Amino acid sequence: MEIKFVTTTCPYCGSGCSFNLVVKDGKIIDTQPCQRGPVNEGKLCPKGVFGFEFINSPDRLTTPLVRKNGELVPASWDEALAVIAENFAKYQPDEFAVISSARCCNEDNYAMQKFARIVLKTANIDHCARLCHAPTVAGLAKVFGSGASTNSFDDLAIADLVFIIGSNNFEAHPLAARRIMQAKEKGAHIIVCDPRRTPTAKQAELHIQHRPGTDIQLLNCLMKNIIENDWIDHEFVENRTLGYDDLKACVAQDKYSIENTAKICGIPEESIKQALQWLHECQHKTAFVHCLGITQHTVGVDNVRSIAFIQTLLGNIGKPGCGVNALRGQNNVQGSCDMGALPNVYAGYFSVMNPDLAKKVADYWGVESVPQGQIGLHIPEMLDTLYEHPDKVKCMYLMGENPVISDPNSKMVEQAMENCEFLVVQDIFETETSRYADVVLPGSCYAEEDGTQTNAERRVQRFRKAQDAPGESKLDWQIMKMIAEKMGYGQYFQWETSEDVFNEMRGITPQYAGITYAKLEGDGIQWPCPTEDHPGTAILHINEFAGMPEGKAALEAVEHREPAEVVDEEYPIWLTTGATIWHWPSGSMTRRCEQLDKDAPTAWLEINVKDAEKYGVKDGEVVVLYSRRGEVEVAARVIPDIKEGVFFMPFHFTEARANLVTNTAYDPVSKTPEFKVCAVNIRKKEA
Ligand SMILES: Nc1nc2c(c(=O)[nH]1)N[C@H]1C(S)=C(S)[C@@H](COP(=O)(O)OP(=O)(O)OC[C@H]3O[C@@H](n4cnc5c(=O)[nH]c(N)nc54)[C@H](O)[C@@H]3O)O[C@H]1N2
Ligand SMILES: Nc1nc2c(c(=O)[nH]1)N[C@H]1C(S)=C(S)[C@@H](COP(=O)(O)OP(=O)(O)OC[C@H]3O[C@@H](n4cnc5c(=O)[nH]c(N)nc54)[C@H](O)[C@@H]3O)O[C@H]1N2
Ligand code: SF4
Ligand SMILES: [Mo]
Repeated sequence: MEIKFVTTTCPYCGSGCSFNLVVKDGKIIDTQPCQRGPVNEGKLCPKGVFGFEFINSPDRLTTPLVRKNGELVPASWDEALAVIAENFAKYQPDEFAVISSARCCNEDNYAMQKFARIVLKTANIDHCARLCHAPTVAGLAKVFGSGASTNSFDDLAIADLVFIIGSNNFEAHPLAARRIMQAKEKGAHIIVCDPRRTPTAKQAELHIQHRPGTDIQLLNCLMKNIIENDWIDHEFVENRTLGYDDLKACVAQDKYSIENTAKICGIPEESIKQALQWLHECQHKTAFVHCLGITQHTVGVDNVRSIAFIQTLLGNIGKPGCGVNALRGQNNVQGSCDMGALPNVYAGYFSVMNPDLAKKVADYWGVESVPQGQIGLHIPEMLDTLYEHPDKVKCMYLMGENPVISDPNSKMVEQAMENCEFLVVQDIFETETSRYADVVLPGSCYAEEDGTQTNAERRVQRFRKAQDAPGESKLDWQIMKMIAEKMGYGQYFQWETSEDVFNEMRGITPQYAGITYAKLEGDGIQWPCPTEDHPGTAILHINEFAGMPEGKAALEAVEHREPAEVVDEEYPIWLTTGATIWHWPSGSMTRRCEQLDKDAPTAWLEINVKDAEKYGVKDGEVVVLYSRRGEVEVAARVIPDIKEGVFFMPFHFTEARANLVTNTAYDPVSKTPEFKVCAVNIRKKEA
């Protein structure tokens, strides 16, 4: 018997905890704490402890599958590659849609965007940041010139006020939440703004339980009063910002008064006053933390900008214990963006609209040109086009993404998948989406590969191979390489190891230029790290906003707007959806982990006690939840913790899919769907 311990990074959330995989006779059997982990110092949440159980599930894909006579059947790699090469050769660049994966390492994402851009020659590449923190990337880039979180988890622990808005980090980022608890233990104030009294809100000194979709109203009201009380940091605003007068004139309007805001948000005036007092008392030691309660709205980008504005007015940028801290969701969603798996930028955020940068990328890859001058399709546009104009997008290549569960309006997504002429799905399991595929390719999971991923504080850390991938499955980047070779593009994919891919990537990605596998043997490195002797960067924008005109932050007027769908007589309840601590978005991994599945075996609908009385619904009763898009049967959970007039449903469960009812409306800038608000109703299930 041989036992070994392999230190790696958690494949679930963007906290980026480290742990050891325990490997017995070549198979992973357990996890163990790694005390040195810079983020988690040996602690883990339930997914860190039990979330490895899917790795050796008998359901893992072990060979390619090819559709024959309507059935997906096992096939050899030769056969699968031949079918793919023959079909990929049929389509024009604009007829492709490629989705990369925040579940996969930087190396896989770099390979995928290179594959899309030089083999398929398409601009249409995106990944699940679109469904998630794209408004953070777009919003922070607009204000500060960089779309990443400004500070580090360590800053949360030293703050005097942690202002949490739209983040349930106790469930979604438990080890980042631990830093906030460290602040609380030393006396910091904690504010949580959330329509639900979540486990996170229960830890707060002040819970502002506002109605979904009213964050700009609340933030503008706070800014109005900060300005009127003359609490802004004048030196910072004068020297480091443009556009202050515009913002000031907007928030000065009477509609942002405390009185009117209390009415619109449905909260007591006292809670606004309390928040203001602490923002003043703790100025220069206030950290804002946000997540999807802010981003998944048709006003997501403006929500994020409003947070950036308030921190700028207070002079809380570029300082320890401060900043705008976006808790990035998937393990590697930060990295997937950095690698350029996006329709508007190449790796390193080089704009596809800048011909000089496009030439730089083409020259680096040794090709004549790369798609440029056109922003490709975003995920919602890919699905809309497949649904409405299947003659325009005909072929889709999906890696590590399960849109049938995770995109809004599932019925529409299923039809879009059905309409797709040639669909390739590369995953580690068969999924609700792979049912529609023409070819399914077996990728490998984090524990079977060397690689890197980048957490929510821009910390690049290592995955390390602990066991072989099952059967004939391959590393994800190796699969792209094999398809490229089959299609005659092998010379551009001459990598032997993951480190080769990483080294090619850092040669064209300025933020990663100084990071090497050897340097990552320590505690990981936070980008930007421009040279090999650079230690990395914990706090951004200390002296200037590089990349902004005059190096200054851009303030602007932003008005409160209502969600795309509002309640009415027919649909009188606001529905919000989100995550639970036990499961991961589409459930493909965590529902195959025995312990996690036992703790949360199926979906539920949170209903306020008073609403339950009004509708005559009992705790545990199965009801029909319906909207203009569809309906779903789900068991009611009657609790006092959710705001009256608001329902909440988790979205992980295939047998009770929240996305059957959600709205496809999206933010006009980031194209992120409004998962956090739509109008619904319930009725009794017919006996
Ligand atoms: N266990 C677990 N952890 C996860 C995930 C998971 O599926 N399971 N998913 C990961 C991913 S991909 C992501 S992106 C993150 C998500 O992490 P979070 O964003 O923290 O989680 P959510 O449940 O989506 O939403 C957060 C909170 O927003 C609140 N909310 C709803 N509407 C509004 C609003 O209008 N305003 C405000 N201020 N709040 C609102 C909800 O009530 C909810 O409590 O978590 C990551 N971590
Ligand atoms: N209603 C509602 N819907 C939502 C949200 C919400 O709050 N409400 N949140 C949204 C958010 S934040 C996100 S991020 C999306 C996530 O949506 P998805 O990205 O679709 O969900 P996941 O379950 O994380 O993973 C996708 C797939 O990756 C596969 N996979 C895992 N590891 C690997 C690997 O190493 N290689 C390969 N090839 N495949 C792998 C998994 O088996 C799974 O099928 O969902 C969104 N959907
Ligand atoms: S907090 Fe996130 S990264 Fe840490 S163990 Fe839990 S899921 Fe993994
Ligand atoms: Mo996410």
